[in-house]
Parts: sequence; structure tokens; C-alpha cells
Amino acid sequence: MIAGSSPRQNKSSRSRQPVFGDARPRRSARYSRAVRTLAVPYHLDDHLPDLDLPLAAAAVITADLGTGDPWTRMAVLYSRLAEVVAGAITDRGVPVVISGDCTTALGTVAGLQRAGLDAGVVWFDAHGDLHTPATTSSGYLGGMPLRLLVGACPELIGASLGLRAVPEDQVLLVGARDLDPPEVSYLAGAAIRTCDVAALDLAEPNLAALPSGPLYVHLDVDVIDCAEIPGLRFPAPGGPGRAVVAAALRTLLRTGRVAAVGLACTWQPGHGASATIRSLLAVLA
Ligand SMILES: [Mn+2]
Repeated sequence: MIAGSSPRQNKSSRSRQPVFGDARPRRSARYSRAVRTLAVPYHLDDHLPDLDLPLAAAAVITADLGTGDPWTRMAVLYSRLAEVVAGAITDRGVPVVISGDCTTALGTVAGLQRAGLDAGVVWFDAHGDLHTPATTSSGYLGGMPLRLLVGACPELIGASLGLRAVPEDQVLLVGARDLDPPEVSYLAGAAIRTCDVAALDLAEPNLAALPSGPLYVHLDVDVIDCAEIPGLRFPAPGGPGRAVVAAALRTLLRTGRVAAVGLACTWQPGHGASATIRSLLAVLA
């Protein structure tokens, strides 16, 4: 269950207050906001109508991306997504955006901002997603979204989405274990914090590293050990199991500060991967 509560409140308090951008009083002491599941069945600018999605979607977002370079085409898609996300927030929902990549997060965060929420980012990923066009050796655009969220290269897509840079100290990178050397050196000089998934375990959660205020929680499923999920595009061994990730997700949801969730299903279609994470996603229901 995703519930709203004031960031100032003790997390163990049972009387929850309304949240983000809305100070009107509620009749019930405990208020749960409705999850709004949005599917964006794409990998970058490739439409993946057969992408197996682990949750039923209330809405599927597609768009005519037109011609142009991939960033221009993705800007069309994410602009539409941002509009829908902002609408869901205004309707007091919690958008859960399911996509085939991590770049979709740019649209989700832009949507939160359009609705008046400057969310901090908790980014679960085996990778850093911290490249820029200048540092990437593969040229893979999906290796850049977290760096773009903190304000790098706005001319690529951020400016056209109206995205405001998320301050580095409002970002927690969780579970990253497959970082390229330029990402390691960037992190060494950046205010982005990092931790293991287990640090957010329910029993003894270390919440000190969390950004303040409303949170965008991004879960690239490849943070889970690749032995547990078939067909990943960039499998990374040595990660936590599903149960550890589920516990961390629960910890975050219990703060009452989760404004939106991004679920990056970074697997190839046709491997039946979605079935392997359904149990994990029960925490979102
Ligand atoms: Mn990723």
C-alpha cells in the first residue's frame, strides 16, 4: 500500500497526513492514494508492443514519435507521459510507470515537476546510468538517464521536457555494481549518495541517506541478481535476490513519501521474465 504522510511525521505514526502539494485536510486519519499503473511499452524510441509487463496497466501510453533522432522521438513520448503523470498526481494518484528502459524516468520526473513536486530520486539499478555522450563508449542512450536527471546535457531532451535538474544530493543510487570507469570518477566528485539494496532492509533500514521530501523510486529490474530474471539486456551477476529488493521497496513505501514509481523492465520480450518479479510487485498493490 502506498500511503501519504507528511515528511515531518514520525514514520511509525499511524495517523497519516495528506501529502505533496495539497494541504487540504482529510476526513480519514489514514489516507491511501490510489496506484495508477501506466505502461510505456518502449525501449528508447522502439515501440515494443509485445513487451511482457508484470502488472496490468490502467493506461498504455503510445505516441506518433515522428522522424528525427532518438532523443527527439523520445521527447515526444516522454512529454505525453509527463502530461499523464502530472494528471495522475493532480488526481491524488501514485503513478507506477512500467517501461522497457530507464530513460522513461525523464518523463516521469518531468511530470512530477509539472504537478509541483520536486522529487528526490531513489534509483535501483545494477548500472549507474551516469554516462554522457562524451563518456559513453557504447553509445547506448539507456546508459545516461540518471546523469541527465541531475542536469547534464539538457539540450538532448531535458530542456524540451521542461525538466529541472534534480540536485545531486537529492539522489540515492542503490545496488549499482557494474559501473564504467567514467561513472566511477564522476561519482567520486558528485554529491550523489550510493548504498547497497540491503541497507534499506526492513529490519534495520538506513534511511539517513534518503533524499528529503517526495520521492521518485526507480527500479531497474536488473538490480536483481541476473540468475533470478531471464532475458535481461545487460545482466549483472552478484546482485541481491528478489526478496531483498522487495523488502527495500517496502521500506521506502512505508515512509509515505513515494510520489511515483518507475519500473524499468529492461528485458528482451519473449523470455517470460515478467512472471519472475510478480511476487516482488505485490508490495505495490
Ligand atoms: Mn538502468
